[in-house]
Amino acid sequence: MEDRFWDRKIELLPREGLEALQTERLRETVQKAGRAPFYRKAFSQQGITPEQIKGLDDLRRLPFTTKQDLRSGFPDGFLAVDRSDVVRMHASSGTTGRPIVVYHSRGDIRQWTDRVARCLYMAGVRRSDVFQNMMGYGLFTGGLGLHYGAETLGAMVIPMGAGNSRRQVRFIQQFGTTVAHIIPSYSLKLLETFDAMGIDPKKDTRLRILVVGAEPHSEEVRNRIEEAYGVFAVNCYGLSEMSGPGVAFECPRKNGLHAWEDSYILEIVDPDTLEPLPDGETGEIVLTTLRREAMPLIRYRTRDLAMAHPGTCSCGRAHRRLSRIKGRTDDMLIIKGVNVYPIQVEQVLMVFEEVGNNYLILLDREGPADRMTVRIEMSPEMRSRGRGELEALRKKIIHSLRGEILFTPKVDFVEPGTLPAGEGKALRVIDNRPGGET
Ligand code: DLL
Repeated sequence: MEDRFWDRKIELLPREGLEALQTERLRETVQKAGRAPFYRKAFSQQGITPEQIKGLDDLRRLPFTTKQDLRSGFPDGFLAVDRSDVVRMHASSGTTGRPIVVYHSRGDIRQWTDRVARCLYMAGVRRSDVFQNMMGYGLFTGGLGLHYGAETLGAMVIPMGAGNSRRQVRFIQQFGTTVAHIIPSYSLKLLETFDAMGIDPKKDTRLRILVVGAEPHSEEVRNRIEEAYGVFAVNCYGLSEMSGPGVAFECPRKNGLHAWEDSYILEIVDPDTLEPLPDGETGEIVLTTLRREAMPLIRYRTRDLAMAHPGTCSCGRAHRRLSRIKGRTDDMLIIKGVNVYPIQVEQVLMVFEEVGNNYLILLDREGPADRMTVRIEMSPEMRSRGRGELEALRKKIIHSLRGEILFTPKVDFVEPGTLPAGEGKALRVIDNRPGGET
């Protein structure tokens, strides 16, 4: 059987080996981080020295780092090397106020690239593949991150970037693209272009793997993608602060995303008490970089919610597995006093075959009460149905939604293609309540 490992030594390290490596690298990281103004101050205030790190339990002595800390450290508060050693920066969109800036040394780029190659290889990508990268290049890490990883692996990379749907489809056909990197909501939107061009992505292309990530998406959405394209849709997790895509990635067993523990320490904590949670319990993902030179980050609170699956994976990798991301702590909506994550709505909707691929949650106030309306794009098949049938379907959807979110939302069916959709991360919620945010 063909070797499935890009880096056999690291990927097959047993738990004890991994933890010994983590301890050694954590000590180095604390040392390196201490050169950055933010940590120098924090460590000296709290009397922390690298020598105190004797085992992984000592991680708990170290302070958390938040997004707010990164913002307040703008631009160089977290820089741990000389500026002349920095070869690239990425930044968050920074729609409100200061962006979050992440600096990379040459070594950082090499490490990140190698990790992405490892992810892709694990998913089954090989040098004979044609890799069409449909994610934005530039400050967003999705484009360049996967580009270098796929190139290092030896695949032929088509650096398309995001958007220009007709051209994407033409290239998929003309160059025999076998692997594409794409935002999941955009992959569903792109089906409309395939349809308009009379091309069946399943029968008329050579696509076999879609790498999807950068936004929360449910298992039901993955099923739709796999069914429509006839591919393995592999989930890729990452965030700019941790370099970008490739922090955790699924193996073909599809039972969680292996978080690369030679490069990060993964903790799941209770977002309120900040106490670590055991495997199997959902909480906030907290990550410590173990290989980063220019900008090491310690116990970074990602705000992403997930759990680590208990037990080991049959693929042989001891690197712990993250569940699908449930959403971010700041995605949680409080509606009529109930906590709701948009992904819960998606999970319900996507089970109904008749429902189209796009939806939007609208929140407003009706007198003193919150009101939630779920707008759902109809599938072409649904449009041909009579009024009575549509009413019956609406009732069924409302009933299922109530079962999941515990109150009764309004459900509107709208024409295909009328909800906002683009090539970037999907907009799922518009909150028009006083004080609400979109
Ligand atoms: O989205 C990096 C990336 C690019 C990941 C391409 C995967 C593929 P940011 O723009 O900094 O970086 O956004 C990071 O996106 O904290 C999560 O909330 C969300 N996210 C990323 N991947 C997933 C995923 C990139 N697979 C933020 N599932 C993260 C759910 C994801 N949410």
